[in-house]
Amino acid sequence: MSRATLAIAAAVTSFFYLTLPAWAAEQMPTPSFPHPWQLNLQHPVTPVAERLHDFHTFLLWIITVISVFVAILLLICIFRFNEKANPVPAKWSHNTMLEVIWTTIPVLILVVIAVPSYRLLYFMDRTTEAEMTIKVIGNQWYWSYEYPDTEISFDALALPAEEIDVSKGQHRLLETDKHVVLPVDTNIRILFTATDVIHAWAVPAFGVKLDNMPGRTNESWTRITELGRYYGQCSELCGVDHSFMPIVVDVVSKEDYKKWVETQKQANAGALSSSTKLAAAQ
Ligand SMILES: [Cu+2]
Repeated sequence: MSRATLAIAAAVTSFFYLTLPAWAAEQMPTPSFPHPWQLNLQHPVTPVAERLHDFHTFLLWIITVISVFVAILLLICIFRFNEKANPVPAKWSHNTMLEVIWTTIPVLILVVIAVPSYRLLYFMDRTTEAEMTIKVIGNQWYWSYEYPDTEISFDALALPAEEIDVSKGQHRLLETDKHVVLPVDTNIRILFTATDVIHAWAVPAFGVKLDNMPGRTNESWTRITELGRYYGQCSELCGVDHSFMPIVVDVVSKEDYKKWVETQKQANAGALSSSTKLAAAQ
């Protein structure tokens, strides 16, 4: 094989590799990025995240009512039953009716919380109609992604602080060299596993957060309803570089996703053929 052929093969390969970060560097809207002084959770973009938000709000109401009720009881005790206001305290103890009430009401509150909580847990667990699958593998300290339907796989490593370009909308400790690309409005099965220790792949906007266990495959799902770039982080303390394994997900239209799959396949094929040629030439 001539040197010219090798050079062309190498050029074609590097072209595809150089175009990958360009895709990744493209600016995209970030519909769910947290902003200063933000209250509440990040904007939800999946059915699961929306239900998590509703459940969170529902719990917030219950907690508020309980806190206000307890605070009122405390204030009554402080002001009506202090030594000055009530110099001769009553001596009775036990009241069956009151004890039944303060036992049953908390039990009822727990049941009211448990029913929607379990319903949501089962809803989050898996989808029966997955249109595609992505496998997320945790490593010390980066993520590997596999798309079993298309045989695409790659590693995503954190960008060091000195490579972050704020003018391009990049964020310190949140950017990766390659982005996960997923289609919008698609039922996506997510499989979670790890090669070394326990990690947790978590993207707040999707309401997805599950442990990546070595030797075990966990399952969840998502269906993202808004285009844009979403960020997440490893959420299980996994070692010294735990804070350096961010997650970037680009959610694109179904057509763009197909184009991305083709680009990846060509890049993989180019890499394979040129490395085979290089090995053959040696
Ligand atoms: Cu971690």
